Amino acid sequence: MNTASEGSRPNGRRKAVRAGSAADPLSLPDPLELDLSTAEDRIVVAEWSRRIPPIMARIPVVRIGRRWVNTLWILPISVALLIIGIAVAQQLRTYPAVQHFIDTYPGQGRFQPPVTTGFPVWLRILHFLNLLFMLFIVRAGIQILADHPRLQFDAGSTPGREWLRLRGPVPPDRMCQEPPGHAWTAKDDAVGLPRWLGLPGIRHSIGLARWWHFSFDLLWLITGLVFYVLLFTTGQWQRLVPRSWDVVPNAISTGLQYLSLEFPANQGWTQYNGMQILAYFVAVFVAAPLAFITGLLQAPAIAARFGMGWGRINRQVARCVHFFVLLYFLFFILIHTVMVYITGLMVNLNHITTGMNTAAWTGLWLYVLWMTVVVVAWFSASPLTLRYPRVVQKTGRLVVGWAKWLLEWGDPRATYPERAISPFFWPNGTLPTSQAYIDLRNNDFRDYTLRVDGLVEKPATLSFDQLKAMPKQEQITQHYCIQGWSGIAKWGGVPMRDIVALVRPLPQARWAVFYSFAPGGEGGRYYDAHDITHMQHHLTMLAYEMNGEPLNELHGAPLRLRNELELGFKHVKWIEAIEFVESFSHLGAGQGGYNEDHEFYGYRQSI
Ligand SMILES: Nc1nc2c(c(=O)[nH]1)N[C@H]1C(S)=C(S)[C@@H](COP(=O)(O)O)O[C@H]1N2
Ligand SMILES: [Mo]
Repeated sequence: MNTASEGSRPNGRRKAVRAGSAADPLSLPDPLELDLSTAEDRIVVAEWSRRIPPIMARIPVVRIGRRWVNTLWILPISVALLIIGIAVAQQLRTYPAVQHFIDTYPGQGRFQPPVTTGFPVWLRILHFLNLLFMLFIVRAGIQILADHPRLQFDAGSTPGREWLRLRGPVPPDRMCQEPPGHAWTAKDDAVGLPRWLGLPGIRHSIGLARWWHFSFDLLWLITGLVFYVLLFTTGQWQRLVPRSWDVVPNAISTGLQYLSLEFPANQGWTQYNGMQILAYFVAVFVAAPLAFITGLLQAPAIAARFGMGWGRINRQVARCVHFFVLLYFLFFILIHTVMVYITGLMVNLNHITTGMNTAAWTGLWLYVLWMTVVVVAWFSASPLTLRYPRVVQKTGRLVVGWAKWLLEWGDPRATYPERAISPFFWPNGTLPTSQAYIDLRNNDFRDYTLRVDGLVEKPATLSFDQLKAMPKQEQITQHYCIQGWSGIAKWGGVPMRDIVALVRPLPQARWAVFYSFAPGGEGGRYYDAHDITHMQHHLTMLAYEMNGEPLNELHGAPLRLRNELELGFKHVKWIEAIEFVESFSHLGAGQGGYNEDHEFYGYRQSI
């Protein structure tokens, strides 16, 4: 970051000294390591992610035919439909046949025998925890969406093919490869959100949002499993699982009764009506598992394991379905809350707080107490995240890091056919600016050399010709950017396992660090550390070709990494050197890579 504030940052000084005394105290500081920058442990909003101005999301627009329609239209349209619906329902109820139908199917039926044991304490506790968890999951989820503010079904995320977006189109004149500095990057495309809505709101804060999202996902998953087990061992499941098809006419009947504003009797204490049970059933047994599955399908390690990067069920489809699940939950929470309020608030609140079928005030107080907790959490989450981002990163790593590590053991096998290659491939990152790089490029990289050293038996300096003379490998794989877009390309280059065989890392080497010629967005050299075991994988390679052509400057010439288990930001472009180390804690801010240091990403990114 800027040198003016260097002195005021104790962290900056400490790291500079430590860089010199790396793994071996006798060795001189490595010039590559010294080029790395330290990073703040807190976010100064005015300086955050410098390259991008704070552009905010707009109200989402959806494509209908060729037109983009503001989603706010849903509000007046819903009100109009509701009013018409009420009129229609009231008219319908004057017909004897309809009256007879409602008498036959009043709402309750054989589909749910009465449960007379009330709401047990575990159910009441889980219900409120669920609300708190949802708050974090939803807000962080929307923040993740805002980092690639478009939804499309197309595996290549081609601009112009989205059906929903939170900003205008990608400027057509910037969908170019040349000049590389003019290209519209995925980072240019990210938008910010109000801080009460997104978590933490500011533009391109996906690294932090993901820690919240995944940590609470895990808690939600665990409590969800506990909920399932207790549900089925106590008989409470009968409230949620319809047992016969008469649930359908009963649901239609209750729908009609609600709509006509002559509500059916509230028997929620023992028996849900048809509409209720279906709404709950879908939330618990359809939407929740679908959220989990479509979340996982977006992980490179999973998709690359099962070949789901392309075809009907690709990452972008999973992302869209994940979004539909969000809409269902939001709709559910809205209607659920409204119904709790208008069908006998005091009694309803006692059901779910004290577990008693009374209208006592205790229910209301307990509810107000919990909602206070929720509101305080709501308004403090973003400010605290911006104040203590490093804490969020480290806590998140503690909570979900192990799951990412487990997934890294997956075997990325998926390669795709030629016709899967994406017509458009989003670029990302900050281009190299150094004279050394420009000189190499102007000479078609003929003088380029790759330095491979660190904890190895035989350090090597390989010329571009030597690299190209090594056995060449080609693969068509999918690239997954943390921001949400994906694209398939054909890569040609040198397998990393051949490089490893050449230099022979020492037994204590645990990480392969890739240093770029390019700076990161906030200054200092871009770099990233990879688990050494991934270097043996047959799909891990240094690519010098993309789609059958020499790799161009925008996509990382002369060399860029491919590690198909990991998200895109770990695929270092414009590689200058590779160093094998035992630990990365002395590099940069010690988090394992440039984005890990500056944007609080995790160093394992199989999800
Ligand atoms: N040196 C360097 N490498 C980088 C980046 C960067 O900013 N600097 N961005 C990363 C990110 S976030 C992604 S998604 C991919 C994008 O590769 P592409 O431009 O070929 O699509 O490069 C990665 N490699
Ligand atoms: Mo990325």
